[in-house]
Amino acid sequence: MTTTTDTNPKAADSGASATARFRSDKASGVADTPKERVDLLAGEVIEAVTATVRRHKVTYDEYNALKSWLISVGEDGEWPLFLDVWVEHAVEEVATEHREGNKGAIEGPFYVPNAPEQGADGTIPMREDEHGTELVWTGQVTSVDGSALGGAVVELWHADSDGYYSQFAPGLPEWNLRGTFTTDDEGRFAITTIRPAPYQIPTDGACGKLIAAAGWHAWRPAHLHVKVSAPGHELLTAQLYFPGDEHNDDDIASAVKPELMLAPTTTDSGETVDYGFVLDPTRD
Ligand code: MBD
Ligand code: FE
Repeated sequence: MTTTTDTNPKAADSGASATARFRSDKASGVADTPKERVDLLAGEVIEAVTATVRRHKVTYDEYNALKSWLISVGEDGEWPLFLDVWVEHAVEEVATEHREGNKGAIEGPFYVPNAPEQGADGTIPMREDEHGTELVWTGQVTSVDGSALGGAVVELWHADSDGYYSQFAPGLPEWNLRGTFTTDDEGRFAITTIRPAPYQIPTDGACGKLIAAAGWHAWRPAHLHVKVSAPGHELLTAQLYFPGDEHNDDDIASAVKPELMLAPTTTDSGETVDYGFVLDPTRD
């Protein structure tokens, strides 16, 4: 009998990794949030839930189904996945509504800091036989006043052509398709990678059960994740998409924006595209 672990990652694996990742990088406690805000926000969410119960006459069977499903979200480690797919887009929208520069998009559950540095012009770490069309992506990072931002940092991470992220699915090199690029004196970068595939969120865990029970689909369009930072500027977290993807209009994570489309052209070795970033200066 052969093991299927390398080719069929389980939701519990990627869910547990995403939960551990979140706890080590980002976790802050409710105790850090002012009492007035907790009172307001928790009170309003509870009110919304009980209003749904009354409006739709929710039964005990339905209430118990909810209870057991919520328990399994935690057991499968899928709270980061659930929240990032169905809630983060609204948080991102509120957090960036004042910006004049680049549109952003949600971070999602699979970012890992400190990916290997590749300079201004380099190839993202990938396997020798990495599948997928080569994508050469050039661009310039500027401030909203048009000035070039040399030394800006572009962190790029994305799924492989099977839709798997390194450090969250087993069997992939640690930093596969994760790299850090630093712009030259003119703010320019040139990145070689591969075009990722459309992505289906894990279907064998609690989030997958909800999707199946509701008759939804589990797809996100193909996307590249970036974080772009420069001194004196707000951190930009974004995703880039490709025109024509069948899930651009029904992304399960509601994170596609028309300003975030890459439109590559064909070359002898694959594809190339030019797309730069405009960062907002930090507000005082
Ligand atoms: C992803 O790759 C992703 O980007 C989001 C937002 C949710 C789940 C998986
Ligand atoms: Fe993603």
